[in-house]
Amino acid sequence: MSVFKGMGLFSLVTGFSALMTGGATAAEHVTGQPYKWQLGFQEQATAVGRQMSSFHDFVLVIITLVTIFVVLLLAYVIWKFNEKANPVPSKTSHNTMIEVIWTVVPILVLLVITIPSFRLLFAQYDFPKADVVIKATGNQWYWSYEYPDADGMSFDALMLRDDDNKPIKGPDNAPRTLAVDNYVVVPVNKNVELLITASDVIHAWAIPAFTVKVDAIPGRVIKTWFNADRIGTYYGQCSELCGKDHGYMPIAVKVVSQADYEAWLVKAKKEYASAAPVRWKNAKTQLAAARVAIQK
Ligand SMILES: [Cu+2]
Repeated sequence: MSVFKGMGLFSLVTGFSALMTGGATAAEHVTGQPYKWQLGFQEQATAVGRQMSSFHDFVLVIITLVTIFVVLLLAYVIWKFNEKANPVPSKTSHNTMIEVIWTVVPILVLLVITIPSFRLLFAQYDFPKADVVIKATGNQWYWSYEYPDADGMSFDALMLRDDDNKPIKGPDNAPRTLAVDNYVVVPVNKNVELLITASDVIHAWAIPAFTVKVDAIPGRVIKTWFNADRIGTYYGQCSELCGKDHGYMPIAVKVVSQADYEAWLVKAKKEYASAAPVRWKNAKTQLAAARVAIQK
């Protein structure tokens, strides 16, 4: 134990947290994706996300206090009123005071939880005026994106596989099974409205750092929004069991400055305009080949 000799409580705590995070210091934590020995939520990049995070912490404190109280109460009852300690039990069947307390106190606890809970709900569902609109379509097993305001520009985002992805730890330090070939790009501090749907089965579009998780349902369009206030790359995954490659259709969003966003739009419009017909041609060729195979 001589290692701990002379160490203050503070260095013990920081030493422990360094141990928990695999030796990394706080500054080295990657944002927008999980990291080793992570505890709690990912660092939130939206105001709504931070509100959700603090609401979670607040409820966690209440749950902990309630649980400790109930456990202590149970222990007390076991110790004080077991057959040995209390051979002649009381015949009391009512106690108005206690009944009022155990009705009123839980109501008060629920009221205290309700207020921030409704505040959070209103923050999430109060849709601000959209600056950017993106349509996300879940497919088995990749995502398609469309920017209706950018001449309907659209592209697919497929997970990078080990064989076709040499820099799997790319410029954004994207971990395996989260990196994609085409990122969704959005400007920082702007309201991004998402229209989410699916083409085949139910998927779900989720980015933990934005507190966004919405089911993508065929034949329906569900709206959500986020306003990311930190530049960076954020990752999520399809969050509805959707088939064999459910775990291999990640979601990747790059939050960039307005100028970078505009530059990307110009470039992307050209790039994806030429790529789309090729994909469509490939799909048609595959369909024709399948028909031939069936006829044989
Ligand atoms: Cu899916």
